[in-house]
Amino acid sequence: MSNDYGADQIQILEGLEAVRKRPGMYIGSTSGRGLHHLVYEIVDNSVDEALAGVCDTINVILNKDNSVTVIDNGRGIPVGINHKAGLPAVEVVFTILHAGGKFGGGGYKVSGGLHGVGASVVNALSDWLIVEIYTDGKIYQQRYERGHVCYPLKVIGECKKEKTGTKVTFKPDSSIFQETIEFEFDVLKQRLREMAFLTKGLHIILTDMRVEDGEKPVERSFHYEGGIKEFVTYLNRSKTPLYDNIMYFEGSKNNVYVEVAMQHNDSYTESSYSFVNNINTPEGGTHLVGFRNALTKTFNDYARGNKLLKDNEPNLTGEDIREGLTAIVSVKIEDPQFEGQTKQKLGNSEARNAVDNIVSEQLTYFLEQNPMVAKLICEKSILAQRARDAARKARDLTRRKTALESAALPGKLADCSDKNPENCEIYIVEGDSAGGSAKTARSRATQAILPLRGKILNVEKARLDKIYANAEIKAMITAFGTGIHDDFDISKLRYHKIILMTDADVDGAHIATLLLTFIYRFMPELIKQGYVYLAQPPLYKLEKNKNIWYAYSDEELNKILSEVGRDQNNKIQRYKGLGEMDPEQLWETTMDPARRILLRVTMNEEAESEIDLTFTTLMGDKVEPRREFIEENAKFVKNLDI
Ligand code: TTJ
Repeated sequence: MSNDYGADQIQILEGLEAVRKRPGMYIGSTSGRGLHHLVYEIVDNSVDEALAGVCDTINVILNKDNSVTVIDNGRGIPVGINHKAGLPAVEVVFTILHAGGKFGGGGYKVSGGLHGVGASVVNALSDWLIVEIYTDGKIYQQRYERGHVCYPLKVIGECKKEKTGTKVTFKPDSSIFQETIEFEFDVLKQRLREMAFLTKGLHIILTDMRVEDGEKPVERSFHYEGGIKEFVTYLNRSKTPLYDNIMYFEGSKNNVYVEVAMQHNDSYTESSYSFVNNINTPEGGTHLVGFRNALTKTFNDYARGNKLLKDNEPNLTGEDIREGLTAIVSVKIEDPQFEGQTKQKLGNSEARNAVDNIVSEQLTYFLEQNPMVAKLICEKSILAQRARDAARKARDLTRRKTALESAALPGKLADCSDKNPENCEIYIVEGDSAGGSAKTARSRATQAILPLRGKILNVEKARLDKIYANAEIKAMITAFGTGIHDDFDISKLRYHKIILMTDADVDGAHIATLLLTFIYRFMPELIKQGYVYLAQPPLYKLEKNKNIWYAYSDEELNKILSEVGRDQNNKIQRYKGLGEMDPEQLWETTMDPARRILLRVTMNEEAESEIDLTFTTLMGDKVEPRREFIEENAKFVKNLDI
């Protein structure tokens, strides 16, 4: 390590020390999420180079020792002296906090992670980091440990004159990332695929070297010449598109670069995702507002102009037009301002104008050129308008009813007597017979039972009016008490545990998935805030010498058998459904808070677009993608962890 500390260097170290003291301020958290964020921070630099048009391949390698290597074939971080700092530019990049912007080159930095803090933060939070730069026929290298320079930038070898690029390897500091320093392939895969969609033409290759000796590394590569157009195809891959075209609008205005791709499918839900500088903005913002304005205005103008909407008919709402729409709205902007509680909502007003203008103009042109497509969308929107109207009437009716009859709870609900929601739970039970057992078994004070009959409506395949008319769905909405959509109010939740209790077989898993789909689409906060659970009924009952054991999996049964001995007189019963258990057994195994196992339904950190896909894939009509999905994600079916 260099011992010659100048005043500048002391300042540098103080800067990086601050990062180590309060890592959360720079990367959000030191959990698994923060850990993965390190990779995105580094990859973002290479993506910037790709956006500048001088890099087409990025390799991300997960090494055996849990270090990560990122390699690009860009111009290479400059190795010349940065005169302001008196150090090689590359050293500045890795050791000076907030050393944003490019060194020696034009163009602006448009990508950048959640906090856009960059390479020096990753360096500060790494046990060690090595950077290598290929430029002018030479290979330069520098190493750092916990942000400290180990030796001045040096030449370690030669390479072909034409070869340029940057290679960075870092190992996260386990004293900072105390929860875990193990990278998850699937988490990185998801985000890198998204980045590839958002940067057309770029090749991103993810390689996992953490395999048994002698086995081949696991590799996934992403490359989309069509960019976000292919993103839309991917999102619609398990749905039925309404028409073949994928609309694509692109342009720059007020220093905002806008790209939009969209296509309707025959479903009734919207799946729009917006991005700013390649970062997802789940809460939307000005760019999304501009997009929606443009869509509503342009389609109404078209529908009126072409007499698809009659003079006496009201305008289509944005919601009508976006029924079944899959869209990607991606903007690149120099100085994004994020607002809202989670700072995920774009605030720049110039983005609204830019998106509105570009989409209005190009969409108008598209509709004129493609009257068949325009007609299909308008007709679908008009059907949506009628359904919305019918649904509103039905809803008003039930609202008025409940006001008169004061909260008419569903007749099939056996409610609990305790009125404090914190103490209360509701079991949603498949079938009347299991419902009967559960009513007998329950602890009346705190456990409510709502039996559901027959097949549960698949909300992915029904319009609102049909959904509101469904008895099962109505019963759940009134029992939960929160209302749905815009009316949703979590403070009115009547039970702090909503427990889905279905048979431990494929049909049961299907019913649980239908129920989860309904909750996810209509009351996602219940899942986000952890109020939804899955009951775990046992698969087997084992009797021996008047003793009883229950097993919840085959492994558990084998374990019990090897403990008690595999004798002749063992009586093993395999439960085919909840209905086979008497109330006492149901209580002991599945409902008694002291003994039962509950799985809380959670949303993992995967992109929202992936969760959406999970539901449409499992619930959609296309058999092939569904089978593949279930095979690929057997975990989902077992744990139902969305
Ligand atoms: C800046 O302008 C002059 C030519 O090089 C530009 C540059 O910095 N390119 C660049 C940086 N390419 N790749 C990087 C980079 C790659 C990784 C993996 C990590 C970091 C911090 C930067």
